[in-house]
Amino acid sequence: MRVYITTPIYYPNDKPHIGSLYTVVLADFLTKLSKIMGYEAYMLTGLDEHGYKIYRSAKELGKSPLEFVDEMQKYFRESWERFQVDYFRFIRTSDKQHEDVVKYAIEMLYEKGYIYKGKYAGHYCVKCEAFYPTSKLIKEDNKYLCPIHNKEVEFLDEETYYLKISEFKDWIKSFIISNKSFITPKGYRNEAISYINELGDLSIARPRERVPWAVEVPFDKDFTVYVWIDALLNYLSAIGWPDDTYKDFWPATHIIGKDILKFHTVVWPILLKMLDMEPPRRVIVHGFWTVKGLKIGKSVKDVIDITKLYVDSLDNVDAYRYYLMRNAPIEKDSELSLDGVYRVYNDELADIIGNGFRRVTTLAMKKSVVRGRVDPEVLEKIRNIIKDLNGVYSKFLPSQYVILTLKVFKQLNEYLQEKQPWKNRDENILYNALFIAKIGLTMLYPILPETSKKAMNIIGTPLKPLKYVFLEESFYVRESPILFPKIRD
Ligand code: ME8
Repeated sequence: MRVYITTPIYYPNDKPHIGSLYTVVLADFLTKLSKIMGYEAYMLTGLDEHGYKIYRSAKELGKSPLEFVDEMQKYFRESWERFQVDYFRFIRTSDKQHEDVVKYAIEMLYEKGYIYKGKYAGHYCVKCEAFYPTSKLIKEDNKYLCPIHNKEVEFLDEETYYLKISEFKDWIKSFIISNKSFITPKGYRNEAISYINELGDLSIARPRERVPWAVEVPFDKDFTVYVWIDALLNYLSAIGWPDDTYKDFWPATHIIGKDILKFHTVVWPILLKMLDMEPPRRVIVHGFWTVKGLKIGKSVKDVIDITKLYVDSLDNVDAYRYYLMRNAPIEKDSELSLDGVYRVYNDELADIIGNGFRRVTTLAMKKSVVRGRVDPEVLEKIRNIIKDLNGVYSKFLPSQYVILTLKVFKQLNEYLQEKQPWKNRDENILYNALFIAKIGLTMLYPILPETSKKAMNIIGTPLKPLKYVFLEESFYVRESPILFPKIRD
């Protein structure tokens, strides 16, 4: 089976921060986990480069929008590379091929009679690139503030084109209700349904004179396409739609933050339906990382610039990946704490994983090769620990997955403690310890790819899907490094 996983495409009006990293890390975790579960997995990420927000940021810096996004994109690419993110395509909405797909889709919607001209008057948050009904805004000193960014919204009164999404209200409601696995975690299903009740038609065009940096509406050159419609279509243009190649990938599994739930679970499936496309397979939603309760982001002061983070603080990207997955139940918001990163680094990465690995490799490197048979008792214990793996995968429970992996390493340490291979020279004990380490290191791959690959290399076994990991093989160990030197103890 092929799995097509996407992240949202990021607004490159600032460098990536730890909130942006979170969505990418979760998507990469799912991609790598799918691979070790034996699936073919492809992950898409990229940048949402059009729209008023980018246009305005570029203008403030005295740059052209294209010059600005060309400069910004390298921060995202470099960061994702540094964090070992595995994507098959990095899409930019200013790619000509993508722009052509947007025009094609808008033309198709127009010909099908789903688009009509009208006027829009309402409050607009530039940071969200979205209109808000007055009832959803925060009123403060006679000003209206965006509920997400806490910043004053703008009042716009202009001509536009509308997409008749309200015609599909009943359809989307019954789709969400009857497809229980469409939205994960399930708590977000009710929230999605609550958006449907108040759903009106969607304004999908902007006057070109206000937003010139966007795709032109193909049937009216005085307008440009609303940035969210442009952005959502990236999930199709990246896989070649409307050419048949898209069929090798679609339907997608989207990973998103909770702030963009409505666009992905209500607007997007309706847009797809209008284009005669199947809805996404699944939308996985996560909460926010906060600092003092506020969402970390470009608009909150405490921006955690990840391009500096791993250099200034703890120079180990795997430790951040681990912390993000270990500490955050995805259905809730989590408060970021660098002390928390140090704590899991010392207590779990160094003391449990690193320690187990170091102990077993110190003994094994004294032998040119370690051969043996897996003890049925060891096998049973391991199988017992990972028996919930399929459920953890299908329900998407990253922190539970981290705990299962940690249990394998705890088992390794217990086994070493019990059998004391440094006293008892039975090679089979060492073999079994290396076998447990091999399972643990394979499971570590989606969490700590850099460490997992390095450590697998040291014990002389290549990374492979979990179903082959149980096959017996010899180990050739040449070194015994400290994977996670302790910090600030
Ligand atoms: O929304 N904690 O882009 P974006 C957790 N371009 N996640 C966070 C976060 C935080 N503090 N801050 C941001 C957009 N995110 C659109 C998407 S897709 C067709 C278009 C997450 O750069 C956020 O929830 O504002 C979202 O999932 C992602 O970062 C991109 O946010």
